[in-house]
Order: sequence, then structure tokens, then C-alpha cells
Amino acid sequence: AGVARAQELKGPVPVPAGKSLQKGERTQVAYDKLMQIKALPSYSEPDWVKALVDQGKLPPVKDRLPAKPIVVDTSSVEGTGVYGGVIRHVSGARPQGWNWMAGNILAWGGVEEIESQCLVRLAPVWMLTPEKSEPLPQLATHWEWSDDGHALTMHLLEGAKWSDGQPFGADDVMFLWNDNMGDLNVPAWGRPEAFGAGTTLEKVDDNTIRWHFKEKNPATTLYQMGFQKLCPGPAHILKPLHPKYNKSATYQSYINALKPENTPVVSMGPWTVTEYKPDQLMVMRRNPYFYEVDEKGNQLPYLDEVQYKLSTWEDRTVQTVAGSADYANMEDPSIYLESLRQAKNPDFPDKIIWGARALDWSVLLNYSTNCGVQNDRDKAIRNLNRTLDFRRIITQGMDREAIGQSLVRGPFITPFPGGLHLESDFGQPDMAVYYPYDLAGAKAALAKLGFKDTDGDGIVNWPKTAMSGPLAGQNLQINLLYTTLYTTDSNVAQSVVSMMRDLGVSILLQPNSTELENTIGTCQWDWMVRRIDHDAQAPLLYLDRIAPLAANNPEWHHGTAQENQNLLPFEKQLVDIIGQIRTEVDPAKRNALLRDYDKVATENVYQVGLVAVPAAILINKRFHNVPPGTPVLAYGWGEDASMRERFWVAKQDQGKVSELAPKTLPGVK
Ligand code: BQZ
Ligand code: CA
Repeated sequence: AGVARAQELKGPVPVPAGKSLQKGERTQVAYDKLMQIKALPSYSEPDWVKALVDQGKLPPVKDRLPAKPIVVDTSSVEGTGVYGGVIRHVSGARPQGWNWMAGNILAWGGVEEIESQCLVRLAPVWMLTPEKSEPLPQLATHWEWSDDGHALTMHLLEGAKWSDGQPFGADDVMFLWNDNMGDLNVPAWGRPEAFGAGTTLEKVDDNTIRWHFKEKNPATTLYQMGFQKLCPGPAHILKPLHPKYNKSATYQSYINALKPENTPVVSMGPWTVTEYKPDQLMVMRRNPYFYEVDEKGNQLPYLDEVQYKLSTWEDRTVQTVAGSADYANMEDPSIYLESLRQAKNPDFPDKIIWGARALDWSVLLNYSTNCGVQNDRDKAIRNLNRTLDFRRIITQGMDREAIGQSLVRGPFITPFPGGLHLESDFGQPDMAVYYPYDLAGAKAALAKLGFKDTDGDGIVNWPKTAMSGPLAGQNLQINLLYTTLYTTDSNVAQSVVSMMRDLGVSILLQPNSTELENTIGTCQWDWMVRRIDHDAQAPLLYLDRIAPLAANNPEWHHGTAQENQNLLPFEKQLVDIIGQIRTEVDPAKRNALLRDYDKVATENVYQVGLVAVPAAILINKRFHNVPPGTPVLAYGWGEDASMRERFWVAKQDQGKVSELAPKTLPGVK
């Protein structure tokens, strides 16, 4: 209703369509073929690992594997691999520590997807055939709903072990749920409220857990049980360090309990970090207890080592193009043209797999009225951010075509109206309400809101009314937080400054060179440039991040431990739509509801979307089993969507890159 108010402004128009860059075949495999849970007659491992077994340094492979391992299909790619070889990654982030249950950042770039394994696996869902496109097994192998639709029983990988040989089981999951997610002093990635009000988790036995839901058939809950929410860490190590169980521990000591230099990291993943050199590199070696095998019983992974060079995100693309690294999500538009020019060279080292426009850059406006409000200035800015007419003005003051062309010329970038991604499984061009660039209208509407340049310096001044608080009469100046870890974020922030200046709004840049998550958690920011990517591409996995279901989300509207968010009327509508999605068993109806969500979110300019950008996977040609058509971002990032544990390198190519820690295993001396 309120949406029609800003009469000065042009009304919605269709979003300009983009040309698709995707081409080539796309892997398709049936759910029950991709992964099976079953015992095989015999198991194999690399010869040098077998030698360690023979020397008595490690139990035999069949005793290291679960009773029924996850048998992964290789026939839908190139087939059975050979052991050996290395993949070299680059990350622009740095590990904060290894306590992922307590929200530590491990280094991104696919590190978390190796170290933290979750109840279900989502990233490879993109390759499933449509008859059964659902979360895949990971630490939970199978599950069943009760007849009344209120309970979900999950069976865990029986007999699976952590990389230090200690048993994995229900206690690990219970510790995550009760003492991390359920403890507001721990900045966990997920909160119990996001699983529906009143949801509880019960340990049935060491290998079985049972969820109890107040709602009937919350089918989409399974999508919340994967990366990065339901990924237990080793309770046998962390429980004794948690303040609830250790009187001399504090929350701070618990959160930082596993320092980056504490290696080897204890993990359930295919490899684990065995060496860390700050600002230089991390080495990961194969985990001898990893729970997957191929159809022939060869324990995975095929590659013995993963290296992470610690550099910048842009350098990831540059090094992969140059052949000194092996994998990049090419996501920095300013170097697309140069990379594509080099790709014409016959010696170009990589395959290029283009994906959908799955990345976006947006400006988030802080809506929080209790979190991080330190004074009356903050209060006035938050209230302004919460005013729809103001958000319309800001969004229509953004020239998205110009921002896109300034990042990279050509057909790559399209305007992004905010909300969810149009190029996604559920997306349709007309689902978004898109308010076009209209500088004159935006200026007029700003004046009508009472903001006029009373002192002739080109910046509008706050009206002398109660809404302005201590800012009455001052220039309208807003702080804009952005990360300097990505060049694109810096470039976008610069564009926002100049466009807002044309509108008469002064922007004070707040560059941040650590992880934005830290500042987001404090709520001490006005506006922020943000790449939202996965939440908008695969919202089913992140329902808790796109509307205020719990106090810790969305990033731009937090509550506090004491007080929930003050929801705007349209946010209540969004929460309501998400409630319907949670219990909708029909995927087609779920998609329709996601489109309803998008309409409400964009009509109300929930965030100021700017540009939608396609990305490409660059991967060195020496790897086999890279699934054709792997998306950079769908149900997870390309690193996990491509299933690295199945990658292999032919013997004659293995010498091209040497291992840094040959023939070593984490924790085995
Ligand atoms: C991909 C990804 C894998 C996080 C991160 C980073 C964080 C966000 C996001 C991407 C990086 C890479 O993205 O840019 O290509 O390798 O790691 O985890 O942007 O700042 O908070 O959500 O995934
Ligand atoms: Ca002024």
C-alpha cells in the first residue's frame, strides 16, 4: 500500500535481461546413484598409506571406515581415479581459528567445505536429476519422518571416526545444538529458532538423533541441516574447553580455543590442515579416516594434498590464469576481459565453466533499532533507513547500468533489483519489482521528505523536525562500510559515493580489511556494500538469512540477546511467507512462494540491489572428474559442488606440481 506514495518517482519497469554466458553439457545423475550407503567386499588405499598400516602406525582401512561408507559414483564423470597429486588453491581470507561451531572463519575459498562436514550435503544437489532433487547424505546417511509429520529421525554414519581416530556420533551433534547454536554467548552460524519455534533435538542413541517440530511437515528443514549451520566439530576436544563444562574457561577462551597454528586440525573432511604459515600457506593432507569410497572400494580422496596459498582473491584468478594455482571462482569483473584474452592462447592452463548471474553487489541499509544504536544520531539514521520513501529515493538514485559498465564493459553485468536472483532455479524475470534510475525524481522526492540543501554546499540538510534529532540542520552524511578484500567491493563503494553525491547525499567511506562479519555482528554501521551471493541464489538453504526469523539475521536487521527486532509490516509478511515455505512439501509451490517473497522484498526495497554478475570456474586442465556444467554458485560454491574428493590427476601429470609433505598423514608419526 505504502509503495505508491513517492509520486515524484518513476514507477517499476521490467529488469533489463542479460545474455547467458553458460554453454555446454551439464552433468545429470540420479540421487540414488550419486551416493549409496553400503558396505563393499573390500577396500583399498594408497600404497604408502597401506605401508603405514603394515608398520602398525594406523589401523587397517576397513577399520577406519564406517560400517557402511558413502559410496560415491564416478561413472557419471570420467571414472575411477588414481591416487596421488595436489590441488593448489588461493584464498584472500585468513583463518581466525578452527572452532567453526563458534563461528570462526577458517579462510573461505573452500576451506570450510573441507574442514566442516555437516548432517547433509547440499553443494552437489545441482547435478541431481529432477525426480529426486534433495539434500544428500553426509554425516547423516538416511532419515525418516514420523507419520504425524512432527518428528524426523536421522541415522548418523555408524562407526565413522574423526581424523584423530576418535569416534564420531550423536554427542558431537548434541554439543553443537545445545552448547553452541543454543548458547547466545557463542556466535554460532545457526540458531535453533531458525528451525521453527519450539524445535528440539533428542539423542536416541550414539548413532541416532531425533528432531521434534511443533509444525507439521517442515520439509525444507533438511536444507537448513547442511553447510554452514549443522556442521558439528569434535566435541571430544571442544566440550572440555566450553565454559559450561569447564569452570576456568570463558566464552572468549572457548571461541578462540583452536588457534590457527594448532595443527593438525581434527576434522571429518577428506583432507585436514597439517601446517599453517601465516600469510603464506596452509597444507592439507588426506584424512585416513574419511568416510567415502568409490564404487570399487578405493577410499577417497584420490588427491593426497591440498595447498592453500594465503594471498588475495584477485590473485586467485591471476595465479589460476597463469597456471601457478589450480582453481578460481572468477568473480572479479575488472579482470574478466584480460582473463578471456589469455584464454585464447592455446597453452591456456584452465577449463572455463561459466555460470549464471549468481553474484550480486548491493547496499544494505541498517534497520536495527536496538542492536548497535549508540546515540541519537544512530537512531535518526536507522529510522531513515526504515522509511520506504527514503529507500525508494536511494534506489532510484543508483545508475545500475553505469555501475555495471564501470566494472566491466560488455554483456556481463545486469541491474540487480535486490531480493533474490533472477537467474536461479526458481527465478523468473518478472518476479522482482524494479525501480529504474530517476535522478530528477529522486531529488524531488528527497526535497519532499524535507531534505533540502539549506547552505548551498551541494549536500541536502536534515529538516529541522523531530525526526532529525541532533542532526537537524546538518548535512545528510551516511557512513558506508565495505570490505577492501575484494576490488569489486571497493569499486562499487566508489560508484555509490559519486551517485549519492549527485543526489545530494554525502557518503563517508568506511573501508574494512578484516572480515565484515565481525562488524555486522556489532550492528555498528549505517550502510554497507555487500556481496550477498548464496542467500539470494539458494534461499531455501538460507531462509534464516533473508528474513528476521531469529535475532542474528538478516545481516541488516538484528535484534539483541534481550530484545527481538522491531519488524516493519512488510517484514512480518516476509516472515509469514517463509513460514509457508518451511512446511511446503511441493517444490513447485515452494518456488512460487519464493517468487512471492521476492515481490514483497523488492517492492519494499528491502535492500538496495545494484548489479548481478556472472562468474566462471577456472580449473587446471590436469584434473579429471570435474563435472561438466558445475555452477560457481548454486546449492553451495563450486569448490564443493564439483566434489573435489573425486578429482584425480593422471600419473604422468602428477610430477608437474610437487607435494609439500609427501607420504605424511595428519597425526601419524
Ligand atoms: C568462494 C567462497 C567459498 C562468504 C566468501 C567470502 C566471505 C563471505 C563467502 C568465493 C569466498 C570466495 O566467498 O569469494 O569465491 O570461494 O569463499 O567459501 O566472500 O566474505 O562471508 O559468505 O562465501
Ligand atoms: Ca548542505
